[in-house]
Amino acid sequence: MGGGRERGGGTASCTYTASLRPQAFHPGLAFLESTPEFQEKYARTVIARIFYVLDPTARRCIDARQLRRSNLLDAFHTVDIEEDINMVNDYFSYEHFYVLYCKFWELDTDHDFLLSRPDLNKLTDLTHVVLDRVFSQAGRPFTSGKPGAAAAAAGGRRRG
Ligand SMILES: [Ca+2]
Repeated sequence: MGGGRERGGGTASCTYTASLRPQAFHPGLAFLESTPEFQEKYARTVIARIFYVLDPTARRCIDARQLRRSNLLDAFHTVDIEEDINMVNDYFSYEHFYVLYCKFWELDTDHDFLLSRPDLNKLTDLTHVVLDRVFSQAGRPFTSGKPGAAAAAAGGRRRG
């Protein structure tokens, strides 16, 4: 994760890579070996959770300053010493991923791995004002590439 050439405390270009074989990363995820469909979904959700916290302006990169100010390195340390991945609440909990995935699946009734406004209308706690703000992309730009549809990392890759 991270990369690029730093210039004046910022990052000139950003790229990231991550292992999409999370079961190779932690023994608490060994069970994923038999469920390959969830390996990438879990990995993408962890990446999305990290970027949600460390990249609040949605630049799609994390620079050294953001990394130093965050708890990510502490979370890496914790996940290295903790045998139960679900005890690592910051970013890595499989239980947290599973709750996100189940909620995403429930909302994405057409299972196109995109959340549209009709999908989110089912959340009765969200007012039209909130949905207008979400779909104006005022908080964060959508990354789905499809107008009016937000993708969620838990849903995996959008089908072409
Ligand atoms: Ca959908």
